[in-house]
Amino acid sequence: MTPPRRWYLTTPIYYASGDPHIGHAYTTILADVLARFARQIGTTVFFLTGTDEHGPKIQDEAERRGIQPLELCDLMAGGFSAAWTKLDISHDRFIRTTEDEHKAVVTAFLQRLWDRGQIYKAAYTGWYCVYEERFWTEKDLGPDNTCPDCGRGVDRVEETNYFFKMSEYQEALIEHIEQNPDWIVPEERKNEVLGFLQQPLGDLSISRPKSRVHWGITLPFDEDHTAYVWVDALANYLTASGAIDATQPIGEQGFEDVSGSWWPCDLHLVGKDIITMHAVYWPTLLMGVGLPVPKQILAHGWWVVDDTKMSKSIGNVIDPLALSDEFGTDAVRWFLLREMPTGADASYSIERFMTRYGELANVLGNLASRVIAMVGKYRDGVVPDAPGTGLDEQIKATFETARDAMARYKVHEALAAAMDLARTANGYVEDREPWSQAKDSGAAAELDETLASLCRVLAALCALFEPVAPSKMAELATRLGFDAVPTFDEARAVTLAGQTVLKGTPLFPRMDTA
Ligand code: ME8
Repeated sequence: MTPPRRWYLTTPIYYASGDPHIGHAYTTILADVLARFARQIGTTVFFLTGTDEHGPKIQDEAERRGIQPLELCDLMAGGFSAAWTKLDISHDRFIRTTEDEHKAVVTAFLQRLWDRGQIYKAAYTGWYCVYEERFWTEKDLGPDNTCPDCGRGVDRVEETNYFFKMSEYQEALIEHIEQNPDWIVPEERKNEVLGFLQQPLGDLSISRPKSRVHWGITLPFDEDHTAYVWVDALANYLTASGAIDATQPIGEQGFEDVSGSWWPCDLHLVGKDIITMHAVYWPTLLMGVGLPVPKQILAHGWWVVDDTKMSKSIGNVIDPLALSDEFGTDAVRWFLLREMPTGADASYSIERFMTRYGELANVLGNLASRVIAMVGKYRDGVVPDAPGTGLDEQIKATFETARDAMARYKVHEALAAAMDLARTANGYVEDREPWSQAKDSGAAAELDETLASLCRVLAALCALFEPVAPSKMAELATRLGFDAVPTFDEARAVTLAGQTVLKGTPLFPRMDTA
């Protein structure tokens, strides 16, 4: 990522049929760290998240609970929204697909496909997995007619659907992927999509008869059908971009000119489970209406728990909010982002969580406490006026490493480099022995230099850790006498001379691992 001045970033919109778990939290926190980092280096960000509220999955869950689908959606959207507040997510917009504006954009989108001759009606026979909200052909199925992805039973469906002529865009899509080698990252996912595209691409069923799925957006050209939930959901990215004004007459809605809006999106961040929908369905649909495709798609890996798939029936679903209650939001954010190499899979266990937490407490937290305590003890809490250049080289190198890692979306590498800087600073304390310098009346200038250097490194760490630990770094900034967390540029050049530092409780209290 080399963010331009304006950057539009999205997460998937999560199904409003269940509560957020660490998988959802991971994607959203990763997006948040990317957004905060981009803002740190001066980019204007538009960060979108939200909930996916139509289709049989929601319809069935509402029926099971004996409530109206919209009641269920209100409840779940409220739950996701509250979770993101608690996890310090700095999104600019939370979209719900039941909003009128979105319904109007989807309607206009479908009408546009229809007007451009991109849709036809045909009989369909196949197998449908409600959990994944997708059709499978007979040959795809697992044993005893199960979904090849999730293993649940599938329903046999015979009905008339409307189809989007997706197959007509197969060549154009392959060409786009080949000409833009970073369009899908990481490479492994790009190869997966190219592999998928080696088979003839079928057309995409984009509707459901209302008799089966009433909870959806009605097709503008046939009121007996609702839109396929994935078409409805993917279009959320367009709705929020402000490109389409569906209140205008056809021809003036913005499909010809997206300037002035956030479209095309700079980055769709998704889990690897939904790469096909984002890298095949969505761009071909956009080609079908004549809009530019998103600029990049990043698919991350999968969280499992103690090396086992997370599932309600096993009862091992990790609740990020409970973790946050126990260890604090910033610790959850740090763990998830430091532990999972972007793009790869990772396994949650309480032992791994405690190991990562230990870094916060014993390395970063410990450094902050001892430096602030020493400035208190030896200099009455006022940062001495000395150059404080003792760790300049290391600070400069860390900012460079972090920027370079973030440009490649290697968030874990940027965070590892930041923690290494804190380790180096702890080593500097041991080497300089400020307690000995304090005892030596001839070493006052050296002690000043030691303390000033350590305060500067804390300012740098404040900036470097802010994207992942915004709340604790705001607290640290206050304790160092800043009005706000310094930006990367400010932190590199800052002097804290004369600032009063404040002691407080540990930023990351040590936990009893038992
Ligand atoms: O698919 N590990 O919603 P969804 C990592 N509504 N990430 C995980 C995860 C795990 N174990 N489990 C879930 C949908 N995720 C659609 C999206 S977008 C137009 C419509 C994350 O609620 C990951 O980002 O099933 C995955 O792609 C997403 O949640 C799926 O969320």
